[in-house]
Amino acid sequence: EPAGPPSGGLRFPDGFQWGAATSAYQIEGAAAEDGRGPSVWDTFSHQAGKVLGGDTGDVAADHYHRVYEDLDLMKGLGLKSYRFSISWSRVLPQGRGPLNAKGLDFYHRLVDGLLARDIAPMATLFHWDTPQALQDKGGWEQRDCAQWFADYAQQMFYSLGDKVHTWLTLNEPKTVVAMGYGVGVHAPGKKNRRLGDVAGHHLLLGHGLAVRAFRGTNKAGRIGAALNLSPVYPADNSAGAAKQVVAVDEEENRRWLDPVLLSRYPAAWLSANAALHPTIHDGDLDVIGSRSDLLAVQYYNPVNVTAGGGRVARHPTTQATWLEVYPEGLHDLLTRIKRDYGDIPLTITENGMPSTADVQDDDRIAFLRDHLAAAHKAIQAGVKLEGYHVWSLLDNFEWAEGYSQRWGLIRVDEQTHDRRRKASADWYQGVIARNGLP
Ligand code: GBH
Repeated sequence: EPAGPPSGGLRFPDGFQWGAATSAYQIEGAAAEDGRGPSVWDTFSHQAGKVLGGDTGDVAADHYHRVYEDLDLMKGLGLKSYRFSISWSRVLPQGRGPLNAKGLDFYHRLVDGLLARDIAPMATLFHWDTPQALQDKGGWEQRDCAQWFADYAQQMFYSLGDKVHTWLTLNEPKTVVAMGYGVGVHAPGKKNRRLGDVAGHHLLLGHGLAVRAFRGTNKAGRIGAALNLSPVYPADNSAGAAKQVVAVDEEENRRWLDPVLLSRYPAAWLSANAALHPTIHDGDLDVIGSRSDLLAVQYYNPVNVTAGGGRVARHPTTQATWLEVYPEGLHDLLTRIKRDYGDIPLTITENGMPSTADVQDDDRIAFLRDHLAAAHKAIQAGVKLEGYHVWSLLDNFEWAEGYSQRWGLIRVDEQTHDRRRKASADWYQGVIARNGLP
């Protein structure tokens, strides 16, 4: 009696890591409890006019206090993998120095609870919440920050490395550069692209130093970076648009992939960014390209460029107006990574959409179904894709949008913080149970 799905279903490889993802500031709350120090996001969200509706992550989804309830919800979904991030300033309130035992205990509770439920923990070390104490010393604008980060990472490897076997260094350095420094609508809220490029190099250096620190601990497990990538398409058939595709692809994708996987910046990008050259020291790219065990891919939207370098949407968007829905882009992205960077193991660590539905989120079900079908097609084409994590497990603090966008499989009431499974949770549970799409 074959245990597979009904014929016509898309079956995923055995052992496929079905997961969901969150990040610390977006769900934990307990911002000033058990010795946690502030991060740049505490500072930023408490400044007037920075976050829609004046929302903050002070309570967020109250996950810090509801961790066992959330673990049971994960178990109910049948998750094989759970991606979370560690709040740097919860475990190191000053960003460096002695560990805050009470803060670290929270992650032991979480990880022990995952292991007890047969869910593999995947820990991200930096999901944008730089300790404020380090920002006061210049944060990622300072070269020293790369080493501060690696020292913190090493403390986490020694503290949790017997239990956590998949580590992600940085979440989306591109977004920190663009939103934290370029447009300044994320913490630390600087409107200075040039400074952002400096921070971007230091972030990558921090990644490489953390990979080296991990090797030095001799802990079992794997490590890599989580990059948000966008396939780039010409908006029309002009030669000008085709030319822009190459340049925009360097900015969106190769600027991050090439250093991490090939120990180099794209040549044209590097010569176009001469102001950055003094920031890049001899040997940095060898450190940044220290061998990763996996690449964590986050896919939301394609980018379509015109001959003038402008961007246009060609597909429907969502409540998040930047999220142009194009599932085929996920297939194109994954097959492109294989073609240009070889067979490094890949896992999708974020993909999802906000839905205005309370719990009957049929739009999210269609979105996830179409993206999983595209991922399946890439696997058929030979891509080594090991897992897929929905963004997000819970409705949460969506950065500058506050609680106005709800990305969760699980509804979290903004007032009571009560949890309720959405239709997408039921649907995803079924996908996991049959290891494929209906
Ligand atoms: C991810 O970022 C984050 O990792 C996660 O924390 C977040 O909750 C999730 O996605 C959903 O947003 O406004 O036109 O300037 C997504 C990547 C990159 C998407 C920057 C928005 C800004 C486009 N983000 N982008 S625009």
